[in-house]
Amino acid sequence: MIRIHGMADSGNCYKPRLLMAKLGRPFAHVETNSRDGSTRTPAYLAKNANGKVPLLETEDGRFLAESNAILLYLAEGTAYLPADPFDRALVCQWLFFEQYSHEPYVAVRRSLILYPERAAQATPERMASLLEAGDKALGVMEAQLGKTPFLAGETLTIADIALYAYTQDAGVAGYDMERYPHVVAWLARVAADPGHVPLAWTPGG
Ligand SMILES: N[C@@H](CCC(=O)N[C@@H](CS)C(=O)NCC(=O)O)C(=O)O
Repeated sequence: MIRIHGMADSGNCYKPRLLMAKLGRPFAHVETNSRDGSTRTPAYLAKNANGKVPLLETEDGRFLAESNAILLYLAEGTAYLPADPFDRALVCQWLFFEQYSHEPYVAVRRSLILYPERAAQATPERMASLLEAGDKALGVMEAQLGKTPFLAGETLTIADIALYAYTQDAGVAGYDMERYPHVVAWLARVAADPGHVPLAWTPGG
């Protein structure tokens, strides 16, 4: 059985978990908490030299890091990843956007608010700068979702799963979601899609 090393309250770790739930595929969760040093042990670094979660472990013992690479691997041959080259590249466009223009701001701002050990890093200047950059990303999503029901077009793909993970907590991260009605409507559409599971999740739960 596939194993996913990750921490329960991480959005990046939520992405493959949400896809597996939608696919109805069982997997084993291996709780690996980056906040207690579990991703810095020699044993873990031998599996992922970058020391981050999530980390997928295949049935035959290979390891794959980076949440969106994991989504691409797991979605192959399913409705969540188009076969057409352009449509597939469009999904990748949003996966790369998530990693470069959204996650570094929305996810980081969320972690600075939620995790007490990071509070000292939450200077007013940093929080303002994260707010501005995250708002820009949410504005890009708002523009697209005013045109199509899902980010890469008419159907839900891994682009939506990747961007749902932290956007659904953007309010917690301090973003004013009233500015983004199309994003809010899309969040509800994704949550209503069959097989949905929330981020709050406990191993074995
Ligand atoms: N680009 C990576 C980011 C993964 C990431 O930053 N994971 C966090 C938890 S959400 C982590 O493991 N942090 C530990 C660390 O950076 O030391 C991905 O999408 O998988």
